[in-house]
Amino acid sequence: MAHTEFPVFLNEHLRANALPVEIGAVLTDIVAGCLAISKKVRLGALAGVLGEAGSGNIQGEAQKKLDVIANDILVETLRRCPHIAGLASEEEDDFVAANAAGEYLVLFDPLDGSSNIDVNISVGTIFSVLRKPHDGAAQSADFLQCGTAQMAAGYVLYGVQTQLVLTLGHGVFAFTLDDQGQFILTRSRLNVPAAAAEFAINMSNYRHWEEPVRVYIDELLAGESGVRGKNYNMRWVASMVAEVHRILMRGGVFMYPKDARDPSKPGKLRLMYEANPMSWLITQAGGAASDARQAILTIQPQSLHQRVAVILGAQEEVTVLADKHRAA
Ligand code: P6P
Repeated sequence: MAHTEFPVFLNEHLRANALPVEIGAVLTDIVAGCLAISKKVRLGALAGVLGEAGSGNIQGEAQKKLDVIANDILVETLRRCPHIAGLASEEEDDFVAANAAGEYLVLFDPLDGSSNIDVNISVGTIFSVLRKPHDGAAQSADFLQCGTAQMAAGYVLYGVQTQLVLTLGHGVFAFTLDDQGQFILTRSRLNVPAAAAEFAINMSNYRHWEEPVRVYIDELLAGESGVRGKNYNMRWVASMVAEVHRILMRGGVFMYPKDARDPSKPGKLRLMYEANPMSWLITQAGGAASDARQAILTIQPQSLHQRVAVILGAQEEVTVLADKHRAA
């Protein structure tokens, strides 16, 4: 629903949710870090931030300069917050200890979709907030909580507009950055329709997918003459944050299924700081999120950087594909 009343600033929205003041401070610092990232992303070549960093991360991926810059900005900003006990990042091998007295843990992908940076296609920062489960300094195991334990989750999309999309467990809200550097509420209670007209998957991996995925995609491609009885459109941005945003704004389904290229990996995307926050947002907006065998939010994490297959968006499509896996 479009929000047309007097401008509601992010801090007013946080206050209206009667959040513990501490988590409000955590979110304010996350957003401050993202605003600093946005300034770098926007300038691109003019700030000398494009291209390869010449380093790699624990995922075995070559890092872009902006991956490292975005990560450094968030680590330096968040470790100063008195309410954050520890951080976990796609770009950090292990967790980063912050303030032992902090009540919260923050996990993030500092710049998702970074293969798109050099060609000016949307990228974003994805974040998830957990409660530290005990007193005292954070430990690595503290981060391994199910997605259902999240206290807050969201992303900042550095796109045509810079937008913050956030859930605190009572619906999904979108804020647009104004020219004064303030996030203004522009959409309230986003909703993902149960039926989809668009699907998003990297079709070049077709030959590597499990049979139920190939059968499911073939049915979508068959359109109205096939068993689904309707035509579908396809999108693939190679930036999960952009795909999820499109689904939250106009519906659809996104898939990054397990494939045979590396049978040891259950999927490409990371559970803790990509799949869990995005799955909570989608679920809060009335959609569904599964690894094809169970709801993503119920997966008990075993390691900080574990990967997972992801199917998320329209309830109907997630159900059809999960049913095909069960029947296989
Ligand atoms: P592929 C970006 O690298 C990412 O982690 C997601 O944002 C995106 O959906 C996916 O990988 C794209 O993967 O294999 O199509 O390049």
